[in-house]
Amino acid sequence: MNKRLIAAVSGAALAPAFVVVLAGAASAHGYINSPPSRQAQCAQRTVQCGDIKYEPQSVEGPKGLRSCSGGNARFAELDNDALGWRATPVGRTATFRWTFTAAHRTSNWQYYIGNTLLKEVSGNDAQPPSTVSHTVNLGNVSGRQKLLAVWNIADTTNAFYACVDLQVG
Ligand SMILES: [Cu+2]
Repeated sequence: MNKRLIAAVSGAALAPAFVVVLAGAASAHGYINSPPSRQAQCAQRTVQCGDIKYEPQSVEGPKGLRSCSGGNARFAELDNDALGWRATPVGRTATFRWTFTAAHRTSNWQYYIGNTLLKEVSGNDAQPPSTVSHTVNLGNVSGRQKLLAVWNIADTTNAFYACVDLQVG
């Protein structure tokens, strides 16, 4: 083979490998595994779910949403409050632990109940370690609550979403 043909053939051989690497990066992100978020309960088969059970770290959507699915139709069951999610008993405060499969540079983490922002933790535009825990004061709420946690990425327009069902008090 001449040099040009060799270059063309090796380029064609490399292209699929490159695509696989990019797809791997795109599917590797993060979620809350303690207390078990809705996607964690799917992954643990606590609740019967679709694709999300294979990739609980992938609830990625545009910043600014307030939905458990991050607007992903493929993960729509995360928005269904009647699916039998197990609520974790907690007191006045609760500690949430994120597991990251890709250490995206972070603007901040936010914790909401309803439209109330309970806590915001800066990520200093830095890459987080593989796990991060935040203790959140839940304020005056009691009984069954749905907390929405948001991981806002610093270098993309996206965020990751995780809903955690709690039994407060
Ligand atoms: Cu990612």
